[in-house]
Amino acid sequence: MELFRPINSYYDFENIKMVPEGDLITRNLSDMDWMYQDQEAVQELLKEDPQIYRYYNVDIPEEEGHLQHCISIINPGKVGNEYNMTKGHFHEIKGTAEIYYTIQGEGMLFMQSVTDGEPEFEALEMKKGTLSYVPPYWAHRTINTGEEPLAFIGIYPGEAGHVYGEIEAKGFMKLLIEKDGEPTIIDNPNYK
Ligand code: PAN
Ligand code: ZN
Repeated sequence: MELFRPINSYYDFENIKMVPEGDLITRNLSDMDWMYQDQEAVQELLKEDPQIYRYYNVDIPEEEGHLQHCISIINPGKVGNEYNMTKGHFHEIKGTAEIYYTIQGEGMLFMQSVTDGEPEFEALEMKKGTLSYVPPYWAHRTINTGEEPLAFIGIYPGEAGHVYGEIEAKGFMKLLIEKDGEPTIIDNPNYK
């Protein structure tokens, strides 16, 4: 058999990036403009099309036995009163979990169950040092509620895979908005 060699990756706190970069994926507002509620704010911001988040994937075989891992960075900011967030997904193999470890910034981890029953919702706070567990059968999205980048490490089974289409079409059942200066969870009026 061919041996996969051990490797290190580093988080560069000063330049807010992973070194080496690995497979870097960037998401600008135009990649997810329909996911935000305030479409007037979206149109205004699209003139500049800001980067919302990026994630650096260590190049690991997508196979059982391996552990995929990556560092995600969500830039601070809002679209209207809704905080910058990831698209969100669930794993193609729904019964695979994930660990998030927050290394910088603050935010929230939204989760929504993806079993055959009625979807359930959970939210966890994220701040430097938080170790969050996303159990099997929970879609997940992260949101930056702070003034600085929110950076976290994600670790999940090699074979997990990602499904985006459903959340792209339906959204999450809750939104996180700033209300009276505070992050506030509200029902998503457009949830299908
Ligand atoms: C994370 C996410 C990353 C970007 O590594 O992939 O934060 O979010 P989206 O994938 O929703 O765009 C993870 O949960 N991987 O499984
Ligand atoms: Zn995931």
